[in-house]
Amino acid sequence: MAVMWIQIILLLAACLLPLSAEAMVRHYKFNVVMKNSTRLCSTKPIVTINGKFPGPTIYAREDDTVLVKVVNHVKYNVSIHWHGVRQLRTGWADGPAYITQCPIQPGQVYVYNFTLTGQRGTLLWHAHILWLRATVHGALVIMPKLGVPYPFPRPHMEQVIVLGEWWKSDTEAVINEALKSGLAPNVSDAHTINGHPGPVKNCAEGGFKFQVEPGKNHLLRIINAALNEDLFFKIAGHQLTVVEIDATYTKPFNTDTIVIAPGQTTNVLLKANHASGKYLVASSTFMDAPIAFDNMTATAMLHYTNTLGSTITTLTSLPPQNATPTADNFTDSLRSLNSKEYPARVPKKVDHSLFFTISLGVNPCASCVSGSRVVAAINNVTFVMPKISSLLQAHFFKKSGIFTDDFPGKPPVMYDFTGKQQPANMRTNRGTRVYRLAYNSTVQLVLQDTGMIAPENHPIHLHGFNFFVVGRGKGNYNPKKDTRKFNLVDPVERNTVGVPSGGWTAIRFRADNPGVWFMHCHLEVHTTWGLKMAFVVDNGKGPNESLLPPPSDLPKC
Ligand SMILES: *[C@@H]1O[C@H](CO)[C@@H](O)[C@H](O)[C@H]1NC(C)=O
Ligand SMILES: *[C@@H]1O[C@H](CO)[C@@H](O)[C@H](O)[C@H]1NC(C)=O
Ligand SMILES: *[C@@H]1O[C@H](CO)[C@@H](O)[C@H](O)[C@H]1NC(C)=O
Ligand SMILES: *[C@@H]1O[C@H](CO)[C@@H](O)[C@H](O)[C@H]1NC(C)=O
Ligand SMILES: *[C@@H]1O[C@H](CO)[C@@H](O)[C@H](O)[C@H]1NC(C)=O
Ligand SMILES: *[C@@H]1O[C@H](CO)[C@@H](O)[C@H](O)[C@H]1NC(C)=O
Ligand SMILES: *[C@@H]1O[C@H](CO)[C@@H](O)[C@H](O)[C@H]1NC(C)=O
Ligand SMILES: *[C@@H]1O[C@H](CO)[C@@H](O)[C@H](O)[C@H]1NC(C)=O
Ligand SMILES: *[C@@H]1O[C@H](CO)[C@@H](O)[C@H](O)[C@H]1NC(C)=O
Ligand SMILES: [Cu+2]
Repeated sequence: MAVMWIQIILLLAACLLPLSAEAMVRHYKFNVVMKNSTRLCSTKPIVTINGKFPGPTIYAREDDTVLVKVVNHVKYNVSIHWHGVRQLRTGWADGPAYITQCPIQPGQVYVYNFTLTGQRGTLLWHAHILWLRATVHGALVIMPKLGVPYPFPRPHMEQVIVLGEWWKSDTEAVINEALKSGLAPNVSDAHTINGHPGPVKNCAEGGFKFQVEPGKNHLLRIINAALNEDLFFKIAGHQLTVVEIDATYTKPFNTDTIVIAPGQTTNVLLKANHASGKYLVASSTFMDAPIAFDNMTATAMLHYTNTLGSTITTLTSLPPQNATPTADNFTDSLRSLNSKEYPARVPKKVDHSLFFTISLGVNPCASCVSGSRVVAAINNVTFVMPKISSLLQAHFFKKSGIFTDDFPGKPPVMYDFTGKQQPANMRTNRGTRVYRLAYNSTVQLVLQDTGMIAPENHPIHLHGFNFFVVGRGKGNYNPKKDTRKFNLVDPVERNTVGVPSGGWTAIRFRADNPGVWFMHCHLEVHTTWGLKMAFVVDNGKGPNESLLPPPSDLPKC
């Protein structure tokens, strides 16, 4: 009899289990406050969330709704972007200032309200206005639904690793000085790992440390939150197994070095296969163009639990900053997991075939030091931000005069983009132009770097979607030859992709999210210079395919 009762109770428990696994509402409060911070032997006030650098980690599960109440206590206008969150029908919570919302002004409050649908893994959040994201950023960890395992060995422990960049000066002063002169802004003075550059000579500066247990697997959630630099990341004496990028699972592969662009995330398994010891963790710049960069290496320490203080640290050497083969090797190893549970739904038919050139340029500027200013453009359009409304409000309320939907699908002139040939002049057009897409239409977008001024690796980020990286190559894209080599089976799926120096990248996505979606270079300096545009995706049929109305607390301009 007792056995039967136990069986009944177990049965009941099994029925009730799905209920307890139901999605939750997660509440977070973000107070935007100034904080004095000591790095590199100097104290400066920085803008932070809740006084933390990096900011707090948001933890949630797939299907959860996240409510983040942002209260602005600083003198700057603020907005926060949930980088990589699809924001299905909730574009109002996406965050880029003047694209999906007006900024949260000093003293104001806004509640970001979004649901994590069909995504699990590591993403990041960051300020999306001015250069505030230099210090206003943090991790966003989406755990799988309760009871759903990872498609890789369960880690013993998880560790978030946020890579950043540090300026001794105030970052707003750095970009304002550059905008005034028309020249490039100063590069950063150090890189950071979880907020720390590592030991600095003559400074009371320690580095970030974390522990591992011998013989166990550890999941590292690595985020590049730097403003302007692609980074190499390496741990002495250890192989890393890549299992996920940008919150999508990959086919696992081993590597000793990862390459990560601003806005990208990479989850790796670290097998602690030594008995004890201290091992150096390092991050430094990947830059394969003749452009000024920060040459400081950030270091942290991986520490085996049973290690005595005197054990010697193992050093590591990082690839040189121009190690393109190392970077290419890493990028070419990435594949979608493409399993039954996590299929790669690559669009096979293309409705919009777009070709975008990415270039720097020079426009006249009477007040600038050399009479001209450096700008950046896509298809020769330097994007101008609206001032009196966000694009999304203009779109939703059908307000004219804010943008035009004539963004060109191809460049005005075709030439040898690799830099062997320079166009007649370096000027660009300015405009607030968007590209319009019908709901559920499919897009193939080839992003071509140009040698205008200098070729450079540009990490391009698309809001509102994941895309598939179907191809990538050096030189000029050749539609006949290159299309045949596209991977339409298991291409990697992500939200930020590097367009290689003097080369191209091809992506595909389905426009199944109504709203206005920003696309821009994630090197903040290039975004500032105008390397940005937006897609408008119209509503489809019925409420499930339509943008929700704006929340009542949406900030006003
Ligand atoms: C930062 O330090 C300065 C100088 O010590 C002080 O005047 C200021 O109030 C501090 N600011 C904050 C936000 O703590
Ligand atoms: C969040 O948005 C949903 C609609 O997506 C709405 O039902 C809910 O009331 C909102 N919650 C808050 C606290 O605003
Ligand atoms: C930028 O660097 C130059 C040269 O080192 C220096 O004179 C200037 O003060 C720096 N600007 C800022 C805002 O730190
Ligand atoms: C880093 O760059 C600075 C400025 O260009 C230079 O003075 C310094 O020697 C470089 N350091 C290293 C380690 O290359
Ligand atoms: C390329 O990556 C593979 C693993 O993906 C590694 O085995 C190989 O050593 C790497 N080669 C170079 C040249 O970095
Ligand atoms: C870009 O536009 C400017 C201004 O209209 C023009 O002078 C220039 O030739 C164009 N450049 C290219 C490469 O299309
Ligand atoms: C979108 O298009 C695909 C392929 O044409 C189709 O299978 C799917 O049902 C469409 N989805 C919606 C929501 O219309
Ligand atoms: C809208 O989506 C919800 C949830 O996925 C579903 O239950 C409902 O049937 C859909 N409604 C329409 C009109 O398709
Ligand atoms: C903040 O944003 C509002 C609305 O767009 C704008 O009017 C104001 O000038 C901005 N403030 C600053 C300091 O830029
Ligand atoms: Cu760029």
